[in-house]
Amino acid sequence: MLIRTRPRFAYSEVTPKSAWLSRRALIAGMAGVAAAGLAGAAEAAKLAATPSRYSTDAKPTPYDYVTTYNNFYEFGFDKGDPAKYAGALTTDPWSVRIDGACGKPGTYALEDLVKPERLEERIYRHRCVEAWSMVIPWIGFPLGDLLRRVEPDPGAKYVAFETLLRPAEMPAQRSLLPSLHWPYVEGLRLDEATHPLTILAVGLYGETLPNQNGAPIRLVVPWKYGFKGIKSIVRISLVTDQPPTTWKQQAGNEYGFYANVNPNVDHPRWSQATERVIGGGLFAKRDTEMFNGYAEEVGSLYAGMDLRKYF
Ligand SMILES: Nc1nc2c(c(=O)[nH]1)N[C@H]1C(S)=C(S)[C@@H](COP(=O)(O)O)O[C@H]1N2
Ligand SMILES: [Mo]
Repeated sequence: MLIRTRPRFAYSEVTPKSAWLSRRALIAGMAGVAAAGLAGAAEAAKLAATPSRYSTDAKPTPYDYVTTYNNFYEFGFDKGDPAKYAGALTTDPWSVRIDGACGKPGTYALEDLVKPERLEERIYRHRCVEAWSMVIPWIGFPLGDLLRRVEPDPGAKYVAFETLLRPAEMPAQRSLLPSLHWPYVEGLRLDEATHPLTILAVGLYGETLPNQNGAPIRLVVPWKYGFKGIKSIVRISLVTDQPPTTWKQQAGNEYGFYANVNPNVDHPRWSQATERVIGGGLFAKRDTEMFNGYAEEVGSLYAGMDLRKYF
């Protein structure tokens, strides 16, 4: 069964390159004013998001795969667990603490972080470190927008992210079985975080992000393995040193800080040269591309770095 949340974003029209979103529905939805509902949405100004030149032309993976084949270990380790159990997560109200080396730290309500006029559709390739892939039409905005608003100090070199810690609603966080260290944490170098391809997503397929995909706000870094795309973010910190990351803490010889998609550097236990195309049929495979196909855009970020060492 698909668990859908009450839409925060009314989606009027989707084209491969643009999204129309209703500002009124966004605000009404976030404020919990359900009554503003249909009439409000109907008369709302339709805001054309900037057509994104960053989208891939690849065909999006069907919605049902995108929302039922997930990794979100807080809800269990099976691909189907997040869709089964994440519906219980309360995502409204939601706020994100932004702190560390910046001029405007604070706790920001979600509706103050998300500027409807900056939302756009980004159809991105998604490559999991487990050697499977999808193409996902996200709705989001550049993380760089947000970081600039909080005015990073000159000494800020990295960005650290943290997922919600709420054992009452996240079964694996209260389980006695061995699992990951909670809360899930991730990080990026500041130049990676402010790269125009790096977005915070609040929706997919034109709807509010389903809980299993990281509602209400999650990171998407399309040239990196999927585990960098931390879900259900409650804290973003500007920091001077490379922050700890969950999978590196768990198994540092297998999962590095950079986690750039690289067909030439295998995982110690499997090849990264090809990937299983989810939703493409039983035997659908494709060759994995350097930086997941975004080499032209991001290759220069790693000029001169030994990508075997910094994997
Ligand atoms: N908090 C949290 N974020 C997470 C994960 C997780 O277990 N917990 N899994 C990661 C992994 S391995 C992948 S591939 C993507 C999956 O995102 P999707 O379910 O939207 O495809 O989320 C990433 N973000
Ligand atoms: Mo993943």
